[in-house]
Amino acid sequence: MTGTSAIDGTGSSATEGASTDGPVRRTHLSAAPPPTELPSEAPSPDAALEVAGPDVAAPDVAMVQLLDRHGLRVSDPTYVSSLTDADILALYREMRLTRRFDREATNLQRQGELGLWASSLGQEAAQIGAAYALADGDFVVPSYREHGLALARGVDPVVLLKMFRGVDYGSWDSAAHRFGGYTLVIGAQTLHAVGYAMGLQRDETGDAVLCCFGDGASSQGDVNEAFTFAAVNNAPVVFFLQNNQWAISAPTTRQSRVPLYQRAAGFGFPGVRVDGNDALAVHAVVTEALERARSGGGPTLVEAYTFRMGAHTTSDDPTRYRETAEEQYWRDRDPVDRVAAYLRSTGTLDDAGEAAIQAEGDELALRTRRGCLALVDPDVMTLYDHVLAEPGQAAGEDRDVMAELFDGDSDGPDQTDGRG
Ligand SMILES: Cc1ncc(C[n+]2csc(CCOP(=O)(O)OP(=O)(O)O)c2C)c(N)n1
Ligand SMILES: [Mg+2]
Repeated sequence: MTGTSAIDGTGSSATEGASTDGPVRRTHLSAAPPPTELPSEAPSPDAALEVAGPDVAAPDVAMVQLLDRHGLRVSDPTYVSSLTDADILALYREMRLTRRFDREATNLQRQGELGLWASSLGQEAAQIGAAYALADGDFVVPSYREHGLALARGVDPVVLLKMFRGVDYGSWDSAAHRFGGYTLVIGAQTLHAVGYAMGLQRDETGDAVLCCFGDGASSQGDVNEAFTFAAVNNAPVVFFLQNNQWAISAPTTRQSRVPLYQRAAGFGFPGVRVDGNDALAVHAVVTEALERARSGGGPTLVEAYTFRMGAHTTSDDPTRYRETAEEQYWRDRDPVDRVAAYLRSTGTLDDAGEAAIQAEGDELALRTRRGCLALVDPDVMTLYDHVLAEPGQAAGEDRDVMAELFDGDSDGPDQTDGRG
């Protein structure tokens, strides 16, 4: 990942040119698509209706893992990490800063400064591991929870908050950051991602698209259409499914009778499940998938098996539908702590290094808070900006009515700030 990071602004890269080590290896991905491991007896519909408990959270099939939950390096028959300890330290730093930023945004919402916040807590390894696999030219199509990827792609944290404060609809420069706008319509962005990838393919840029979506989105028609289009067009796209176990209050058992990565086989492209709380494994798997996409090998579905540690959004209360035991199961598999344990075991991280990252996080949080509080409400007439290339008559009339109503006063005749 070589783009300028919003976190440090240095544009430094820990992983420039990174690829999986060694000669070209036969992998699950280069091999024929994995067989669909349907259970010998299909589960009863009743089983699918059971509410997820701690045992349900345990993966039902093996997944790629390179760093276990205690921070011990483990080997995978297929994937090897290309990351040095210095790379892993850089990755750890971004994970910690992402978590600190996310906590500050949650606090800001609780204090009435944001209308809503969708926390990325628990998904830092999935997002930063994937971010480090990107090349500069690759384009990320996010959903709405990809804050780690956003920061890693250089989006300013305060600009990221704007739409959650209700002062705009998302205003970072997608082309400059190679990071698209957040999409709240579940799954819709997957079609945009495939269309964009097909454009890259026709322009022969050699770049790929990383398309983010969730386990709940995988049930949407849009996502299944996107898979079909990507497959038949051999589009350079990596479908990056963060399976965080929940779609608001619906557990993944309500989305599919087979592990989600296995759906790829039915569309004719490879699928792989990776431990989404293992940044090294996510980096290795996404690196390989992106390389295949860039080199004409077509789409891959990467299912990052992770957990949404917080509420769906700040308007949600997960105690209404899930057990604390499940949360504890995943706390024991924290994606950030395991990297710290590894780095400490190798002497790459000590108390002073940890304190420095903590101080940097606090500074980022303060900068974010100050910037957020300084955001001003936009002039209401900017609502019409950038909507249509050639505003038609209807839009013009609508605009005139609005202008008359507000009479140049952007606070409007009867406007509440709508926050909180
Ligand atoms: C088309 C559509 N249907 C329903 C919703 C309401 N909704 C918002 S988030 C969400 C769940 C999404 O779950 P998942 O795809 O797993 O993503 P996660 O929030 O877990 O990251 C739903 C159903 C929506 N925003 N758009
Ligand atoms: Mg989900």
